[in-house]
This record gives sequence, C-alpha cells and structure tokens, in this order.
Amino acid sequence: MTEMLLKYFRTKLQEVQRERIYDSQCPYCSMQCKMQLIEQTGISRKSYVTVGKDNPTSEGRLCIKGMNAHQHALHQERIKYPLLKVDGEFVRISWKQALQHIKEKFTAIQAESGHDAISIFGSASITNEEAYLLGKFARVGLKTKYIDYNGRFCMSAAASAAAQTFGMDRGLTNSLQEIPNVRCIILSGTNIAECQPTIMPYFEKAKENGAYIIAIDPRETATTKIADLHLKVRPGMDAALANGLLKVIFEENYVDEAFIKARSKGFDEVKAHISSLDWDEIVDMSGVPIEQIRKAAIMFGKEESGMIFTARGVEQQTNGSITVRNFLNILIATGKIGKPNCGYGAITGQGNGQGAREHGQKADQLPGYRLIENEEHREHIARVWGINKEDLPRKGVSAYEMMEKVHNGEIKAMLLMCSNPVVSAPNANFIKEAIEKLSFFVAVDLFISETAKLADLILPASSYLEDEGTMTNLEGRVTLREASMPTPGEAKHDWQIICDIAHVLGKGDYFSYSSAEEIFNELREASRGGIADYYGMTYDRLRKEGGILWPCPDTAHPGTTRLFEEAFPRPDGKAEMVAVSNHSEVPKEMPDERYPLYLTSGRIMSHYQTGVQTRKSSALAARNFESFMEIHPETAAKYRIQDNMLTKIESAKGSIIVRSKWSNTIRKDTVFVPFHWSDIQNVNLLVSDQLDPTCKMPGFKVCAVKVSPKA
Ligand SMILES: Nc1nc2c(c(=O)[nH]1)N[C@H]1C(S)=C(S)[C@@H](COP(=O)(O)OP(=O)(O)OC[C@H]3O[C@@H](n4cnc5c(=O)[nH]c(N)nc54)[C@H](O)[C@@H]3O)O[C@H]1N2
Ligand SMILES: Nc1nc2c(c(=O)[nH]1)N[C@H]1C(S)=C(S)[C@@H](COP(=O)(O)OP(=O)(O)OC[C@H]3O[C@@H](n4cnc5c(=O)[nH]c(N)nc54)[C@H](O)[C@@H]3O)O[C@H]1N2
Ligand code: SF4
Ligand SMILES: [Mo]
Repeated sequence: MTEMLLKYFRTKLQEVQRERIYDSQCPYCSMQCKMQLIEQTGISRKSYVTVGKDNPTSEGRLCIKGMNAHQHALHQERIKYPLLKVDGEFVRISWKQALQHIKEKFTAIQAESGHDAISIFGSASITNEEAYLLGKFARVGLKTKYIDYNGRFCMSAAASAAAQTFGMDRGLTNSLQEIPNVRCIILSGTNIAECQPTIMPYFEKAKENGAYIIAIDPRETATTKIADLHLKVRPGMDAALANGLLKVIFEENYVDEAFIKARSKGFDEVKAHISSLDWDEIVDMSGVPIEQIRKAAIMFGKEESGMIFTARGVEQQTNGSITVRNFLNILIATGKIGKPNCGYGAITGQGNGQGAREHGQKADQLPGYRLIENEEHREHIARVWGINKEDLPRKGVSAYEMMEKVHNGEIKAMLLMCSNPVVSAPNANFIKEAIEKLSFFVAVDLFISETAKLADLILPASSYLEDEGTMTNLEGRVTLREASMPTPGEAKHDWQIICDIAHVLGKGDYFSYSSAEEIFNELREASRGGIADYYGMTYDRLRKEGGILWPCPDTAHPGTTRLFEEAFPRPDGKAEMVAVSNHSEVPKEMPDERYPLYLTSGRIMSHYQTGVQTRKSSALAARNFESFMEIHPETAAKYRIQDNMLTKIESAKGSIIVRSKWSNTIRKDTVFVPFHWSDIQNVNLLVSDQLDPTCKMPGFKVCAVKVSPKA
C-alpha cells in the first residue's frame, strides 16, 4: 500500500514538473514582439504563462495584450471543425464534405456568372506566405480580379503617399535604433503608447537625450503626455495644419536649399501655393492657435535632425493620402530624410501590416510590390507561377468597393480569411446587408465572429501559436515566427486551407506545398527584382540573424536599414513634393445644426481591433468590458449627459449606445469612441461610406454626430 502510494505521488510529481516551451510572436500589433509560451502540466490541469524573448525590435518587452494572448488561442470557443449552416444552425461536417461543398458552389457560380463572381477578402494578420498564396489563389485558382483585404482600411493612405512621394513604401525609412538620437519628433495621429507600447522606450530615450516631441491629436492620450507640445487639431484638418507648419518653415527660412535642388522636385509650386495661403483660414480650419503652429515649426526647422511619424489619425481620412504627402513635404523642405536620425515612419498597424501589402493581396498588386497593370511585372509573375501572362486577371477594386459590388449583386460569393468586416468596415449596416445577399459565403477564422456568423460555411484556422511563417514588422524587418503547437481539433493553417481548396478546384499543381518554407522560397523568386525584394532571405538566415530588413536582393546582402541615402527609387531619383489645398477632399459630412459634433474613433490599450480575440481573454476583457464615449464635460452639459451615462450617438448612417466618459482633455467639438465592440456599440454603424479618391481609404476618423441621453 505504502509502496503504491509512493509510486502514485512520484508520478504526480513528475507530471507537475513537466514543462513545455512554445516559441512564437505576438498575434497582435506590428511590433511583432517575440515571445515564449510556457506550458506547465500540473496534477489536474495545465497552466500557461507568456514571457518576452530578446530580439532587435522589442528587445524582449511585451505589453499586456501580448502577455495574455494565449488566453484566446487556448479558449474553448476556438472553432475546431468545419461548420456548415443547415436551417440556420451550424453543424459539424468533415473537411472532405466542406471542400466538396465549396467545389460545387464555386464551380456552379462561376459557370453561371463568370470568374469575377467570386471575391476574396484577405487580411494583414496572416503570414507573408499566406498573403502571397491568397493573391495567387485569386488569380490562378479562381481567375477572379476581385481580391482586396483589411489593410485597405489600415495602411493604404500612408502606403500610397510614400509610394508617390518617395517611390517606395516601407513603414519606417530608418531603423528604430536611430530614434533615441533624433532631436525633434512629430507624432501625428499616432497613439503609440497604447497601440505599440513596446516601442515607447525608443522615444523615452530620445526624450532623455533632450529631444523635443510634438504630438498632434484632438485628444490627450498616453502618447500626447510624453510630448513637449500638444497640438489639439480639429479632426480631419491635418492637411491645413501641415500647411501652417510649412508656412512658418518658409517664412523663417528653415529650408535646405541644397537638398531640395539635388534631391526633389515640385518645390517651387509648393512654395508659391503656401505663400498664397491665408493664416486666418489655417488657424480656423486646424483649430490650433498660430503661436503653437509657429512654435512647432520652429522647433522642427531649427534642429539638425528630425523625424515625422503618422498613423491612422492622419491617414484614415477622406484626404488621408494627400495629407500624409503634406507631412512628407515638411521632411523634404527641411532636408530631413535619407540622413542619419532623419526620416519618416508610418506606424504600421496589424502584425503583418507591412508584408501583407507587398505580396499581392491588394486589388492592383502582384508580389514584390509589383503592379498588376504593368506588363513587365505581369510577365515576371506569370513566369514564376507557370501561367500565361494573358491569363492573369487585371486589377479589381478596393475592399469597400468590393462590398458595394456584393450589395448590387455583381459579386455572388466570397471567401473571407481573417477579418471581421461587419464590425470593422464603415457603414456597417450596409456591409451586413451586402454579406447577407451573397449566395455563398465562406469565412475562415479562429472563432464565430460577427461576420463568420453570417457564413454558409466556416473553416477553422490555426493561431499564432500553431502556424509557422514570416511576418514583416513595422520596421520592414522580415521575421520568422516559429510556431509549433499542435492545432486544436481539425483546424488547419490558412495556407493549407488555400491549397486544399485549390486542389478540389483542379488547380492542385499550382498549390502543392508541404511547408510554409516552400511557399516562402517561391515568394522569394516572385519578389526578386521588385521593390520589396525578399530574394536574399532564407528561413535559415532569418533564424540566425533575428530578421532582415528589405530590400535584400541576394543571399550575401545584409538587408537595408536606412532608405534613400543616395537617391529616391523613382525614375529621376528625386522625391516629389506636391501642393496640398486646405480643402482637398475634406469629408462631405461635416458637423452642422443637425449633427453638431465630430466623432472620431480608435483604440485603447487592452483590446485589439474588433475585439473577437481580446474579448475572449479574461485578463483583457476585465480591464474594459464595454465601449465608451469620451466627451468634454462642457459639451456633455450642453447635451444633458452626465458622466457614466448610457448615451445615444446618431449620425446620418445609424445610431449606437455607449456609456459616457467625461474628459477635460478632449476638444470640446469632438467625441471619441473605440471600435473594439460590436452590435449596439459598433461605432462603424455611424461612419460614412466616403472614400479617399486616391487610395480608397474610408474616412473612419471623422463623422458628424449628435448625442443625447439614452431614452
Ligand atoms: N491596443 C491596440 N493596439 C493596436 C491595435 C488595437 O486595436 N489595439 N490595432 C493595431 C492596428 S491594426 C493599427 S492600424 C494601429 C493603430 O494605431 P493608431 O493609429 O495609433 O491608433 P488609433 O487609436 O486608431 O488612432 C490614433 C490617434 O489618432 C487620433 N486622431 C483621431 N482623429 C484625428 C485627426 O483628425 N488628426 C490627428 N492628428 N489625430 C487624430 C486619435 O485620437 C488617436 O489617439 O494600432 C495597432 N495596435
Ligand atoms: N471606426 C473604425 N473602424 C476601423 C478602424 C478605426 O480606427 N476606426 N481601424 C481599421 C483598421 S486600421 C483595421 S486594421 C481594421 C481591422 O479590422 P478586422 O481585420 O476586421 O479586425 P480583426 O478583429 O483583427 O479581425 C480579425 C478576424 O480574424 C480572426 N483571426 C485571427 N487570427 C487569425 C488567423 O491566423 N487566421 C484566420 N483565418 N483568422 C484569424 C479573428 O478571430 C477575427 O475574427 O479595422 C478598421 N476599422
Ligand atoms: S500587442 Fe504589440 S506591443 Fe503588445 S506584445 Fe503584442 S506585438 Fe508587442
Ligand atoms: Mo490597422
């Protein structure tokens, strides 16, 4: 008996001590912090803890989201089997049945309505290999021109601005290591303290070194608190504010004549345009006092080095791309680009926000940042894919426009991978209506999201702990996410799902990969010679070197840390300045008598995007379990809204109900609501359908609303 008991306890003790470590990278933001999940098997249960791992970008740090990410990945509500909707209920089916069903539906729809009747909606949260494969699957597997992705709602304005001005779009033109040495930093419409928290030490070090930091945001945030000067811009008016900054820079002669002459064009037109602008209009439109504009411009102009960072506050506007170009005008005029400690950063959003916009998920793109309408580019990709150039579809339309085509019946089926547009797309009522009209809708997700709920078929995908592949972080550094945890139930990797569908559609020969690395090796060839050239990278190198910054054209190339030192990648080697009107493409729906306030939207530290993942994480959900509306007490008093009160917010498109939160530091004409909650709290029920004409970014950050106590 004693012997048996001893044996029992000995075995149990061994169980307690059993520990497994899984390497991965955080599934959330563009910092792509490296991490390890430690699994300890106890007597009756397993316990988990996530710790950071050293790497050149986050240097071992993690934020609260990363530390708790495993809670959603290991959540019991993960989908584990394909689910088919039968009489309004989801029932478990086998993969064989699911794939057969897709084959029948896709084949019938294309036979009746043509190749373009099927669309693909992708994501910047999947790996480079998967983003690449999804683009290939659209063009080769389905032969449809209709593919676009959630990155359209995220990075498209900054991407098109940098491509136009510099000839190349890589989020950061410099490495993060330079930030501590920058003398003056402008942070416009970026809340890094809550959205990329592990980047903060770079900026804190700059401050310790004496840098002057200027923040531009209609409200106070954890980021504006580190600034020496906070310009509380009127929502949507950054273009006018940047014109004001340029006006001071010209008037005080902080221009770098030699740089302008040698490295840019368009300067004279910009200078003439700026001198024609009236100060009263700039101050009136931007809502920022002239003394503050002067102070900011002088500080930026006089320092020997400076960097400008923008994020969605500036970019998610109906004039987002031209506004970013106006901030780039400031860099060029002062010669603060292509030099040490000088440059631009569009702070990337999603984990693979950078890589996913380089390899062909965008309606007009092919891998390596090639263009689908460029004959040479088509030829290169057709060769790599082993098809005729003529068989490559032409360019399609942007994400929101695709939804319009779904709504009007032109597009009849959709394969959605890793996005939740019912909550994240503007004009959410319309989006839901559109999706409900699809005759066949397949969603690939980890959970039954608000959008997946509308699907005819849901396919279970694997998470960041399970799915190996590369992710390109906010620096433009390609990193290898090692992930090896077994997938739950019958879940598969996104790339495997794409290959399986291609096989049943008879296109298996083009999609016969047995690992993510094999796909990467094809991607390297496809990107070779393109702007985003990954050819010189291998999994081995990425492992050994802790990531490589593109372009990296050959295997001996070390990668590129600072861009534009010699020339800009445009035909004449010069950056292109452009004159920007204060009025260009401002939103049609501005506050008026009926809807007197500006509504802007964004993020808080503890939740991610539409919240499907973070709301499943108990530690994160506990911090913020419902949405809210930030409002100035004086404004609140005007509309009889007390603190902590359920409030109705209405726009021309719809209405929502959230709790009020008084804040003395937000502009009095503006309210703010995060977009992490759905249904009655879904802020996108209010947002209009107006798009930036250049990049088709929706104007998420400006909407005219009225507020009242909930009846
Ligand atoms: N915690 C958290 N982190 C995230 C995410 C998340 O959901 N949660 N998402 C990730 C993704 S995909 C993205 S894109 C990034 C987004 O990162 P950010 O762009 O930094 O985040 P947002 O909160 O959307 O907007 C930034 C700021 O813009 C301000 N703003 C609003 N309107 C204007 C305006 O007209 N002009 C100016 N200058 N500022 C304005 C808002 O008040 C807000 O503080 O974050 C990434 N990281
Ligand atoms: N009002 C307003 N709206 C906005 C914004 C804003 O600031 N204001 N920001 C916009 C921005 S910047 C962005 S990026 C978008 C984001 O919008 P979405 O992409 O729609 O948001 P997510 O919540 O990230 O949705 C990701 C979905 O994919 C699932 N998922 C996660 N990992 C995987 C995976 O590996 N494979 C698969 N197949 N599925 C997975 C998740 O469970 C979730 O359902 O929202 C945009 N919408
Ligand atoms: S959310 Fe971003 S900053 Fe936080 S741990 Fe994840 S990758 Fe790092
Ligand atoms: Mo984003």
